[in-house]
Amino acid sequence: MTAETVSLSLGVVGMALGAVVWYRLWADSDAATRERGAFVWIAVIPVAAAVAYALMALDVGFVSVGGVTVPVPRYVDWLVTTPVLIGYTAHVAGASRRTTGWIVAVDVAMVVVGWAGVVTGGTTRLAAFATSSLCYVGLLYALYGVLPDVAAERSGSRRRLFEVLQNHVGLLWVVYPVVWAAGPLGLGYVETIGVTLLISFVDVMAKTPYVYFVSVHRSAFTDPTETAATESAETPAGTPAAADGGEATAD
Ligand code: RET
Repeated sequence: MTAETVSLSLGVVGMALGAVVWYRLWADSDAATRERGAFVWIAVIPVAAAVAYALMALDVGFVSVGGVTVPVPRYVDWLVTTPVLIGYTAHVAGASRRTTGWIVAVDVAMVVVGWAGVVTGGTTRLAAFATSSLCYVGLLYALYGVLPDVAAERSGSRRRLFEVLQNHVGLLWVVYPVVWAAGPLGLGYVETIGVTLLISFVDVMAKTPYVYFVSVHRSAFTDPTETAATESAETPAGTPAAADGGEATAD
């Protein structure tokens, strides 16, 4: 077994652990709470990543771009899971559908344009990297410039969960463009094997603890003071109240 296969297999194990943590969150949550519907989304994070890592560990989905081997499942994983990570963070803050929508769109653009940087070269790749990085800066603006104002209207426990997720996403994600730029697609300081080891580790760190944080803070969703906050102008996306335009009611 190569170091690459070992790290990809550990990726599967780390994501499977995330799925177990998610199941505990799901099983322990009150079936009556409307948050259960949003919890289902969180399952996508470890499950999609576990599938992507299993494929990569089995050597499936690699393409060669100008002599550099790139795993397609990694980008598909990011395309599927990063909108959930950022979208759910916005949901915890209590963002409206509109706000959540543009944040998720910026995230999707970051990954798609990043992929365009992979399959091109030269100045086009450089422009794609710059544009994708700009999208990342847009996400930082959303996390630190927009969502805190929305979250200020939530209950204390809900706001604390938002702050945990905000910093987890904001601080950890900066590693990706740095590794990408240092790797064979960028400056070439780090070889493909190094990129695989680093990204596998950061991917697990970005996902499994995220699910864990939601799980340990789940009482934030049943906080009695939350009901009052929910009735404020910014109704959280994905709740029945947002869907039918009605007032939020106590659980
Ligand atoms: C790319 C391309 C170059 C510019 C930027 C990138 C950012 C990637 C990010 C990925 C995050 C992935 C996560 C995965 C799973 O948990 C695409 C490398 C800015 C931020 C969080």
